[in-house]
Amino acid sequence: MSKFKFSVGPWNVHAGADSYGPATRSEISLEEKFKRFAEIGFDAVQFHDDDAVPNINDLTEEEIKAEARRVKGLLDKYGLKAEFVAPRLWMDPHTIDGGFMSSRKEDREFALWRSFRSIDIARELGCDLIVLWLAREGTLCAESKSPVWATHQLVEAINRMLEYDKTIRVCIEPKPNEPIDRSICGTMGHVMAVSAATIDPARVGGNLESAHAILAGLDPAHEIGFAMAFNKLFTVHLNDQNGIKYDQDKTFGVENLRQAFNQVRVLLENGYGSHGEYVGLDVKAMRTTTDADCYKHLENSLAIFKALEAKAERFDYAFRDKCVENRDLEALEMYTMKLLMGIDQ
Ligand code: 3MF
Ligand code: MG
Repeated sequence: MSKFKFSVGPWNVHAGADSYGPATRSEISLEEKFKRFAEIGFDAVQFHDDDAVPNINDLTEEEIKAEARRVKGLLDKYGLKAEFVAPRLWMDPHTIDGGFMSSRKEDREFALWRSFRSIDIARELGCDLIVLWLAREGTLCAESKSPVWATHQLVEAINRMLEYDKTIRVCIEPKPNEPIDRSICGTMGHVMAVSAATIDPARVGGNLESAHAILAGLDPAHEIGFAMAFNKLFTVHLNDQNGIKYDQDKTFGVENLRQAFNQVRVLLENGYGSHGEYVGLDVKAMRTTTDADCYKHLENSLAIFKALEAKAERFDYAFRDKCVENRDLEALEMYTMKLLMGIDQ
């Protein structure tokens, strides 16, 4: 029995299109996804603003709230909660040069409008968390944008959200690059600094995605631990990634099992979830996956997480302490490898 609650976003079941080719699977309705998420064992759903309210730009504030209420009804029908809402600030013609730090004032205002609507949607869905994946916040041309100005823009935008709703929490999902070249807030360290600069640091934290940490050349478990040391790990996006290349969003644990184990162990060891946090997945099916198997990467990620949780529960801390005391880290490393390989010891 897992100690954790799990969440997933509707974009994690998608039709398979990538930058180089069209869809390979059929589209699935939001309700059908909710039904399957509940059956697979998820407790909550993560949303982009327009996952919950399609064509959001064309609707009035009241129409947006009404549509969000309809989606809340669907969540209730399947016994699911909403975990967070993230403004999708990277798909729109207004945000081709970024959102909060776009070079154009009207585009920056659009980004804030979408953020305020995301807060309204979150309230209707019954959650208090806004995730900011800062996709195009940075630059493709180093000389085009001042990183000092851009950083101040981000702090100011978050302050406006904190003022708009006095209890909403804002959670930055750092990523060092892709789709931009140089991001403004690439790691958990950046998130902590931005948080400290806002008007209410206690309400600003981070969402650590395994693949994003690996893209920054960092260890996801250490990024998790760093954020937890400041009580600022508001959620996680677990997945896997084979080295520093395009963002892969692979099934959790399939590339580096020891690294995955240590993510689970750090979460377990430090009581992650005790303030209602979810273990979120952000994983993609392979392009070759068929319609019939389009939820398999989610089932597999959960199964791998839970198997690693069982190993983390068995981790022998007394043996670890003895090894550390004796400076026998070779023994500790081999103990961990045997635990993962299922070799009796
Ligand atoms: C990109 C991501 C995003 C975010 C999502 C929610 C599409 O690398 O990880 O997934 O997680 O937008 O913030
Ligand atoms: Mg993510």
